[in-house]
Amino acid sequence: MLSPSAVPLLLSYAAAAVTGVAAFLALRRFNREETVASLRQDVRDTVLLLREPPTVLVTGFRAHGKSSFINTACRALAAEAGPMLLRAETSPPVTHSATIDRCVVRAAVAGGGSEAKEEEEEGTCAEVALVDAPALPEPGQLTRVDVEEALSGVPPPECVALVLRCGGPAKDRHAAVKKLADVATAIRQRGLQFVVVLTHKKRIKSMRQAEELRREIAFRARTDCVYFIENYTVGNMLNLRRPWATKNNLETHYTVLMIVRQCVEFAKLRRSHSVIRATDGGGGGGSGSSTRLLHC
Ligand SMILES: Nc1nc2c(ncn2[C@@H]2O[C@H](COP(=O)(O)OP(=O)(O)O)[C@@H](O)[C@H]2O)c(=O)[nH]1
Ligand SMILES: [Mg+2]
Repeated sequence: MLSPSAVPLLLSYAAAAVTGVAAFLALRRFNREETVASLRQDVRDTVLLLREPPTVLVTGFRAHGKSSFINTACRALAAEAGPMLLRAETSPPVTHSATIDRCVVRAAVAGGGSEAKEEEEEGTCAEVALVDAPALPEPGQLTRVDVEEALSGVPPPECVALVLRCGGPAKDRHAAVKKLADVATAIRQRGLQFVVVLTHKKRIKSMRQAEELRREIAFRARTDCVYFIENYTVGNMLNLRRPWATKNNLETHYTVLMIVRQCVEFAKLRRSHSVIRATDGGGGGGSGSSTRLLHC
């Protein structure tokens, strides 16, 4: 039986435990926020070195989340909070209408600290050009010519983000995944590198299912650069207490910044190769540029 005098002691133990857990969670969140900030800074540093903004073509089938991915990238790159700003027009979930015109969204990459302010004053702003392209025809009708047409638009892409929905009817998903090998081959033959972005991550029910899908996609597209993401969408904005406010999600921020960083590195690699070709006719020699091939 617990003596009455032990109750205050127990209560103070409980309070200490709660405070400890809260401190631990705060520290973990702080560390994750730091990681996101340093990833963004990494993207910014590389983009500033490149001078001209790298161009990433965002392509894929209709209503798979291309425009939403661009909006998500813009939010994370600009380190925005509060209401979600939509740079690319997304289709309502019911109609699934498609983007008709190719549009280029220039995503600003925010910096931290005083040097970012100085750079802004000097007019050197870091940007990534994200091209929201009209959708590829449905998988059953997609031909090689369609993919080549998508890749040959203006501005010419330096890297491709191939967006694929992982939720939705299994039949549609299988058809899209089956076409991946053809799309990947066409992209490679253009001398471009690509990443595969799997949207609607929350629809994946288990780790096992995610791993199976990742493996199948990696096998078909012959790449390890496969990412799962839950995009920020208009649906996320329906917060009853604060309408139109979107809460940032560290996992979404982290993933989208990892994807953009990979794309920027691919663009850097492509530019350094064209410098080598231009200076010595492709006969070898180094450009002195240190491009990192990131582990996807
Ligand atoms: N739940 C969820 N919905 C998404 C995601 N990405 C896109 N959507 C929704 O899917 C629909 C089509 O997206 P959209 O970006 O317009 O597709 P696009 O045609 O490929 O540009 C929209 O209603 C989006 O709100 C995601 O990751 N998760
Ligand atoms: Mg769109």
